[in-house]
Amino acid sequence: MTIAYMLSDEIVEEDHGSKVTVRGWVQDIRNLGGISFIVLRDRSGTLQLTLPKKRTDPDVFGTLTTISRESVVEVTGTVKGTEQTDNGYEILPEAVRVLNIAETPLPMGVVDKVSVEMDTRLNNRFMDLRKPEIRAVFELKSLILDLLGGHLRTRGFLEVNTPKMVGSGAEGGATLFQIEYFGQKAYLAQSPQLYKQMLMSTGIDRVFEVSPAFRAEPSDTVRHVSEFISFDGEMAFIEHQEDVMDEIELCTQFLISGVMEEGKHLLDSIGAEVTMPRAPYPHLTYTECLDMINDNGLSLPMGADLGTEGEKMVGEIMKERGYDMYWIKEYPEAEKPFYIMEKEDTPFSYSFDLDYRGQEISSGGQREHRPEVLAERMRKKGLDPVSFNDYMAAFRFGMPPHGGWGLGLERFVVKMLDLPNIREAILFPRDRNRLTP
Ligand code: AMO
Repeated sequence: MTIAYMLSDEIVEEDHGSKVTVRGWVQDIRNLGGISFIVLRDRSGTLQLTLPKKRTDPDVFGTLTTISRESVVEVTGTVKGTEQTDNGYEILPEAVRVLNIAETPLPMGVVDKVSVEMDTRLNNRFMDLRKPEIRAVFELKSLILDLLGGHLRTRGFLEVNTPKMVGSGAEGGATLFQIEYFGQKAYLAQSPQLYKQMLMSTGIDRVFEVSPAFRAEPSDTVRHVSEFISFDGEMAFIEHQEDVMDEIELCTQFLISGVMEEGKHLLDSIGAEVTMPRAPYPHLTYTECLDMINDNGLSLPMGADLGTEGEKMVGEIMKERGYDMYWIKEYPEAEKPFYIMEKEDTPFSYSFDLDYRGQEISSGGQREHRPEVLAERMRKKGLDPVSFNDYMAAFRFGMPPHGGWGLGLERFVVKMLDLPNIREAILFPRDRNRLTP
């Protein structure tokens, strides 16, 4: 027989006076002599167990008032309406089943207000995630994934899954993780780039994928990790890269408004205020940004990476103009991977980044779909088209013009919520210094 149990937020006024079973973690115990109060926490919140010593079964009283904090129990008792608690009721326990005892001392507190170092939190992530405001970020991430899939399907995109163990990299050799594959050299996928492009020649002309991407990032920063969730899209028959940018703009607007409507309770729990980025997002060019940055005291040469500091400067200027999100397009072709299309007779390319409050969250562009130009571009980048034979084949027998994007899901989440570190949006982060837990 399964025991029907209720969550703390499911118990309503009609339940007052009836018997219920609840389950959860013993968050706090206050023994006041003649009466004890216990805060029990479950997925949906907390409730109060009230134990008047004289009127509670001695075994139940003894067990519950001496149990270690964070132990897991199942309690059956009568619901009583009261003005003394936030949720308007308390439970008078009649039976208790101890499901598991927590050891003492705890590796870190769940409700204490003292701030704990990020490393301690990540080392004890299972404890950290018992805090509702920490867990809410992941509930929000899940909501975003739900909204995202629904939205893109209505836009004609098919969700796909491409391999994560691959024979060649797409985003440069420096960040490849090498693995051994039955005696052969292989790599963890840095992005679904080559596969999503190959799909453009199949007739599935719009695809999206949400999957882990692996980068051997040497940099130890608040926005780089070695495993992140990449939200990728690719679409065929585009006229120019702005077609792709329009699609991302629509999608990010949809996601943020969805979060504001459906995730309100989660935002409240996190203490985050989310606002709609003003649309349409302005289009800046790389060259314009370079000028903005250099007018602000840096001296970056043409062709240089805008850099973290430069991106921040542009973010501040755009903020003053009333924009949280904006495009930076037409990067120097030399800075961009082989698959990006060059802008004829210029040193630039049909590429873009989407920046959110001074940080890149997405990049993409129009792809080079003409096989001979593509091969030439590979050679220019020091790559041998022969080692990309399978990819190249998809271009030789009918490849439409196409373009797409990759968006770092965690960067999007932390920027939206104004969190200080990308690790806040990853359950078990992987970085240069962290492979466990
Ligand atoms: P790119 O390499 O710019 O482009 O990556 C796309 C987006 O992924 C996120 N990102 C990261 N997030 C956390 N940690 C990292 N180490 C990290 N590296 C990248 C960023 C970035 O904007 N194939 C192309 C996309 C395309 O053209 O379709 C690509 O991977 O938010």
